[in-house]
Amino acid sequence: MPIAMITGATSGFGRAAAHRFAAAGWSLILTGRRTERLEALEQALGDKVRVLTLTLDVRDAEAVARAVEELPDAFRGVTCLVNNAGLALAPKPAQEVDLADWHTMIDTNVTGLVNVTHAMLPRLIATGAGASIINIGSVAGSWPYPGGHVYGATKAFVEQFGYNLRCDLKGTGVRVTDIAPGMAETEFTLVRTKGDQAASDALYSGTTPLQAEDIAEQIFHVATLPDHININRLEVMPTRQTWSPFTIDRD
Ligand code: NDP
Ligand code: 8X3
Repeated sequence: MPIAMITGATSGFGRAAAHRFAAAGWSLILTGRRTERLEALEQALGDKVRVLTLTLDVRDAEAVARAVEELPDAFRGVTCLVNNAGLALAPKPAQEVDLADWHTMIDTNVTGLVNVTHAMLPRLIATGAGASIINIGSVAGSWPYPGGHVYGATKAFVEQFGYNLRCDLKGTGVRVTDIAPGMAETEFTLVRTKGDQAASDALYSGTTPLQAEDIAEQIFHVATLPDHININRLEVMPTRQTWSPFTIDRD
């Protein structure tokens, strides 16, 4: 059976993707910082498919490299890496936010994703045809909005990094895709607002956001396309989310 490694599997898209791949019989390497949630996933999925959980902070390059180096034999032939771990913080205007929050977003969404990718490239290349790296970008990587500042910029990095990877991976059979979701109801806004459940509920109320399972389905679809197809970028929005007009500062 093929193997998927999913970062940030303890919540949202990552957890839903774990369930989706498991339903198709894939073996799973599931990572995140919250061990108790990883244990719950292992309990839920472990009697259907082979599951390896790794408590891992993607920002820790050494720990990531060590974990990949020490993968048990049964989990070494990874077919699909889902670089999903990420977060937004500080939804206020740039001039009002803490520098530490910018650093956390860069360390997680950029450095963390790069850490995991660097460690996993030899494994994916060894798998060859049919292997894929699926990076979870965001509409925020292409479309600016107030309060997007560093978050959107990290997702623009994710998109361009993926395209550049594709150039270097030519001939290896390894595919790279940027999946760029719009608004989706996960713990994302709870994290962004540092635990403001009311703000999170308000954002998703009165409309129909994407659900984690919607994006999990797209991830699984991309991972299981025939070997000769590479989706470069897949932008997915709720039908009820669209763009705003430019805004003008007037006297
Ligand atoms: P959630 O907050 O529900 O899930 C985020 C996941 O990332 C958690 O499993 C969390 O695990 C993990 N994570 C965060 N920081 C780290 C870290 N330092 N090391 C390891 N794992 C980490 O949000 P989503 O499911 O919505 O987010 C998943 C991805 O989707 C993110 O990259 C996000 O930017 C992106 N996205 C989200 C959208 C949305 O509207 N929800 C839209 C577009 C993109 P733990 O805390 O256990 O470490
Ligand atoms: C997050 C999606 O719409 O909040 O990546 O920018 S959105």
